[in-house]
Amino acid sequence: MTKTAEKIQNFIDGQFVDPVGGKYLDNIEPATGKPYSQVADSDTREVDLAVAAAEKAFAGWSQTSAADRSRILLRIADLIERDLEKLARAESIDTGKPLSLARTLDIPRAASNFRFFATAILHTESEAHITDNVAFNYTLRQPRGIAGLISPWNLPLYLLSWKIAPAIAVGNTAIAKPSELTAMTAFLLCGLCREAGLPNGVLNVVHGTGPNVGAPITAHPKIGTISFTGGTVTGRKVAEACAPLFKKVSLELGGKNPNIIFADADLDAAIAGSVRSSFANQGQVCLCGSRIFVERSAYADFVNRFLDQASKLKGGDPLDDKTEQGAIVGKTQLDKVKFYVDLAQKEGGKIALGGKAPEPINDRCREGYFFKPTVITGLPVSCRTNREEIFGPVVTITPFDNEEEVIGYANDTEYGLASSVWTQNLTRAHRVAEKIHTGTVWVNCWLVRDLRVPFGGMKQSGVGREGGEEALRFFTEPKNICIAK
Ligand code: TXE
Repeated sequence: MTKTAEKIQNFIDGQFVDPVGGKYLDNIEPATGKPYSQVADSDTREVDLAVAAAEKAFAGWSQTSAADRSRILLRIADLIERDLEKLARAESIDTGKPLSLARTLDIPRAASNFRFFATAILHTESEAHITDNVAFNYTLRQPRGIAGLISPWNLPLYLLSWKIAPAIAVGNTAIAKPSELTAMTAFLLCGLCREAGLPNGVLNVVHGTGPNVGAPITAHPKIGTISFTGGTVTGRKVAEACAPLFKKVSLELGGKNPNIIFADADLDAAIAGSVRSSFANQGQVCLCGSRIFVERSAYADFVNRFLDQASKLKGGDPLDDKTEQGAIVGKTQLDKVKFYVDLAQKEGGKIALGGKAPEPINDRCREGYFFKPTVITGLPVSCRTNREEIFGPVVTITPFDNEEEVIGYANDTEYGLASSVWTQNLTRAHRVAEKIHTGTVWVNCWLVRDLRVPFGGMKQSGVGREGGEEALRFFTEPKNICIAK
């Protein structure tokens, strides 16, 4: 551990503070497998301090005008854009993702999250209902109080800002807990929020592990709203903790997303889109299309061309601008990927591409967590490899003979987050999209995001929706006021 390693401190009541117990966790750089900084190893004592700060700030912040809240959030967005390169580099080092991806996706999307909700609160509609000649009803949507925001390691600043922005835009105060694996950009965001003039205590960030910090947040009686993104297993624990306290909970969980290619699709577009939806962020995006289904008459052509394009993805040091495939976020996740590649072969699958770590890229990355883009064919549709979330650069490709069959395959999973359908027959596109059980269906595209639309999953992919109007409604409490005539 280098003595000068940066310490990722908690941000409570507008101050950067060490954890009460003085403990820190090593923060490992995925590309090297070595610690490069330290993350505060906090516990319920810091959560209590953060609750006190958030409670103190709530009265002032919830009474602040929407115009003033908007101005501060827009300033945060401007500062994120000002520091784009610094934030992108921090994100790349912390997660192992290519610097180019952090620079073009993660950080710009974080700025647009703040900008979107900063302006959305200026244009919200209020509902009123005239009850004949009896009464006049109007609905107030008021901030709920302290929100607990828990986020994962795959798109750290993007997904955390997706929670912080709406929560505080509508007048709540917040306690955020980023993943202990990728806490650096949340730490940097705190400085930008202070520079933007966000009042002390409106946003508090407490770093540490799930059990020591996440669980106390979900169990704290004064934190009435919980927004969680992460794995389904943990999502279940969060829901169990919140239920007895009747908390309002939003869960954005895992996925095992189908990517369906019909023979009449524009294959050039479908192949390019499928390579991206398979391996973006090393396949560590809950929306990745990890189960590819191709109509049999186009199957051989698709597989050959897909393998050719996927094999050309440039793996390398995440900090190299030319790199398209970086490192897996950590050893635990890399071992999980290796486990499923071994399992796939035991289940009868054939490794058509990848299936192992690449040759060492350079001395710096010799002990990093790298794995080649991997394609598996020949698996039965209902095997474990095709039903369980791997969350790495691993996809399966399976042929199908007709629409009804592939819809059955697509829906044969406990998850229901997102899907893609590639066809030039738009009547079929509408028909298939209506029958697929996922919260989002992309037709002839992937990961096209409009922040106004509801976003989230069905079944074990989550509860509730985030995004746009849904997020503003999630973080506010509607009150109906009825005035007799
Ligand atoms: O998620 P976790 P991880 C999937 C993916 C991945 C799996 C686990 O399959 O392998 O989830 O990933 C905090 N109470 N996705 O480890 O464990 C934890 O500290 C409260 C899909 O990132 O769910 C972190 O901040 N909080 C997902 C956050 O929860 C707890 C993206 C997520 O951790 C907690 C990432 C507890 N008991 C992973 N235990 C998506 N849908 O985008 C942990 N945490």
